[in-house]
Amino acid sequence: MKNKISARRAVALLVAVAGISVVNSIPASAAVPLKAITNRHVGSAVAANHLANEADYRSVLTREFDNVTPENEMKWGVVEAERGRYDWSGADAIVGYAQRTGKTVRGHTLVWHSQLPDWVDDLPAGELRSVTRRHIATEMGRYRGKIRAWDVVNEMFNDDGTRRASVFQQKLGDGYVADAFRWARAADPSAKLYINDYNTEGLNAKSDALYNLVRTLKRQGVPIDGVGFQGHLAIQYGFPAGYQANLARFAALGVEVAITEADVRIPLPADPAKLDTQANYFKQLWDGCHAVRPCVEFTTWGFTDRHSWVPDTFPGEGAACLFDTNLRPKPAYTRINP
Ligand code: 9MR
Repeated sequence: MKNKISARRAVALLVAVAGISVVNSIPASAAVPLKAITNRHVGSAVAANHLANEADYRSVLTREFDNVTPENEMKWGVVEAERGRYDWSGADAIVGYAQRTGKTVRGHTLVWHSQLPDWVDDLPAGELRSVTRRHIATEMGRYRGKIRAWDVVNEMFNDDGTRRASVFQQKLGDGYVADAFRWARAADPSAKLYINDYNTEGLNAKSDALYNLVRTLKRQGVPIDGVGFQGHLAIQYGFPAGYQANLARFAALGVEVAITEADVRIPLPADPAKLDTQANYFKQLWDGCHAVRPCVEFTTWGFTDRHSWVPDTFPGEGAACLFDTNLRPKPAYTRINP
C-alpha cells in the first residue's frame, strides 16, 4: 500500500477547503485528484496508442492515477504473435511512461486462454509446458523490478465454478496453476503474483471455487500473493451480493486483494437515473476495497467513455467509465471524490 496518505491528504484537504469559495466552478477532479484521496494504488487500464496520440487523455491519466495496467500490450498474442518474434513496443512505452511519471504497473497477463496466438494453441502438451515457462520467464524477466503486481493466471474458472477447459487445463492438467506461480516467482521475485477473474466479486459458486483454490495453493506453499477481482459490473444485473464479505474471506487467507478492472456498464442511452445507479455501484466497489485492509489497489478498466471495450462486446451498452468522452468527471467520479 502507499505510504503517502497523511501528507497528501492534508494537502488535498487544504486545497479543497481553501478553494471552495474561489474556484467552485472547477471540477473536483482538477482540485483533488483521485490518487490524493486514498492510500490504495488507484489505477486505470491504458492503451499505448492513446497515450502517444492524445494529450488530454495522457494528462487526465497522469493527474488522477498512480498505477497503470496495459490493456492489451502485454498479452501473449501481442508480444509474441509469431513464434520467436517479439514485439515489446507497446509494453515498453507504457512501462516507460509509468517510470517517468512515478506510477506503478500491474502486469497483465501471463497465462490466459484468450488473445493467445494460434501457434500456442496448437502445441503438443510437453512443448506447451516448456513454452509457457519460457513465456513467463521472458516477459517477466524483461520488466523485472518494474512491475508491482502481475496477473499470472487470468480467468481460469467458468461461472459455475468448474475449471475452464483452456488449452492449459486440457493439455497440462490442474497443476498448471501452481507451476505458473512458481515460474513467475523465479522470474521476478519482487513482483506480487496474482490470480485474477471476473464475476467473483460477490459470494457465489465461482468465487467459492476461487477461494478453495487459493486456500489450497497457500497450504501447499505455492507462491501466490494476491487475488484480483475484475469488477466488470452492469447496472441491470444488480450489485454483487456479499461483496465486502467476499473480499474479507480472501483477505483472511493471507493474500492481498485488489479491484483490477472496474467498470459499470449501462444500457444506452444513459440518463441521470442510470448514472446515479452507476455512481452507487462504483462507490460501493470503492468503499468495500477501503474497508478491507489488504485491498491494496483500485483499478478501472479505462477511465474515459471515449475508449472502452464495452460497446464492442455488448452492443447497446456503454458509458461504463468514470469520465465521459470529453474527459469530464461523471457522477460516479464525484461520488467517489466529492
Ligand atoms: O479491454 C480489452 C479489449 O481491448 C480486448 O479486445 C479484449 C480481448 O479479449 O480484452 C479486453 O480486456 C479484458 C481483460 O484483458 C481481461 N478481463 C476482461 C477484459 C474485458 O474484456
